[in-house]
Amino acid sequence: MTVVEEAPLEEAFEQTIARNDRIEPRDWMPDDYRKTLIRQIAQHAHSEIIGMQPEGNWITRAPSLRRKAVLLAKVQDEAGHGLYLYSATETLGVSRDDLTRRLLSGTQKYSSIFNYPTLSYADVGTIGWLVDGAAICNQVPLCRTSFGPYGRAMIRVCKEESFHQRQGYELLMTMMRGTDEQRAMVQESVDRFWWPALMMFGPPDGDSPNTERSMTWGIKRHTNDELRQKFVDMTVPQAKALGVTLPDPELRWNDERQAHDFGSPDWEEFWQVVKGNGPCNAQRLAHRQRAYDEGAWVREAAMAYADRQVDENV
Ligand code: BYC
Repeated sequence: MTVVEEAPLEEAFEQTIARNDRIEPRDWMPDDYRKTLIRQIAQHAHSEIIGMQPEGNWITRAPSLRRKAVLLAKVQDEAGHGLYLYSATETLGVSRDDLTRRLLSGTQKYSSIFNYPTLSYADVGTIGWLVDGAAICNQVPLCRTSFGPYGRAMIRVCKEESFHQRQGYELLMTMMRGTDEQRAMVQESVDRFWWPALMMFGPPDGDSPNTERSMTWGIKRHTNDELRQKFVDMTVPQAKALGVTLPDPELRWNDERQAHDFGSPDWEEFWQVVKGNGPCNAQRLAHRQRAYDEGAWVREAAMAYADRQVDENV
């Protein structure tokens, strides 16, 4: 298509964005808008699928039948979230198989948080409380993102994330009402997950190459630092009610800003994890590769069945 023919299409696109309406898959969109969406939604989908591993680690060792049923339901929800998000990405013209290959070859990322180990059952609660809590802060505004399929997927994902956050908080509250040893387990877990949870929002705004353009296009509705602040302000009273200490000596209420001041995460550690050098990066990808290889026969059988249906209906 020539530049002359594209001009009215681009104008229609800009007007849709300015009206805060949705862009739909068949609408014209700039190549970079499409690329940014594929990057972000695929990364989000991969995070849901890889994110099943740290908690899945505890399914066989849940302390009661009730805890096991809750954890199973949560991990299954995450598989569902991954599938809605892969479907949303497919509307942009890429296949799920291609996206999986990009994940496995390391050309697409997933959230840094899932490269940390889960060392005790308290981690199941802490992930629900802090990791799903951070995910809710980040994802509620994404329900209003400018690309229709992504925003609609987010509405359902967010409803399920609320259950995930509550189950985590309820688990931690139960442990805090238990023995000294259980309370110590909760505190130790919160100490390990606090800073990685803050890193989930991405680098500080000044070091975030994508934020400005994604905000202009209505893909992101808030900057990384705005959402991080919101998460801290939301979490501090919850920590107080729980009876745990957040491991940040600089954390305090700032009356002037009507918000909490807090310390800076170790951004060097963050970039190392993003580059693949975190404590569990290799393990997570090896596990995903194994699951992909072992699932080859299922994909082949599904394709053979689909082909037969087509032949029989011709
Ligand atoms: N981890 O310019 P920036 C869940 C990358 S799943 C790894 O600020 P952007 C759950 C970033 O990709 C929750 N990489 O980027 C599941 C970029 O690199 P590239 C997952 C990160 O996109 C199971 C570079 O750093 N949520 O909740 O404007 C169990 C510069 O960053 C991270 C989502 O995916 C990170 N934390 O903003 C329990 C939400 N942060 O791609 C729970 C959707 C940054 O240019 N995604 N990078 O090479 C977003 O909202 C945005 O993509 C981000 C980053 C805020 C994450």
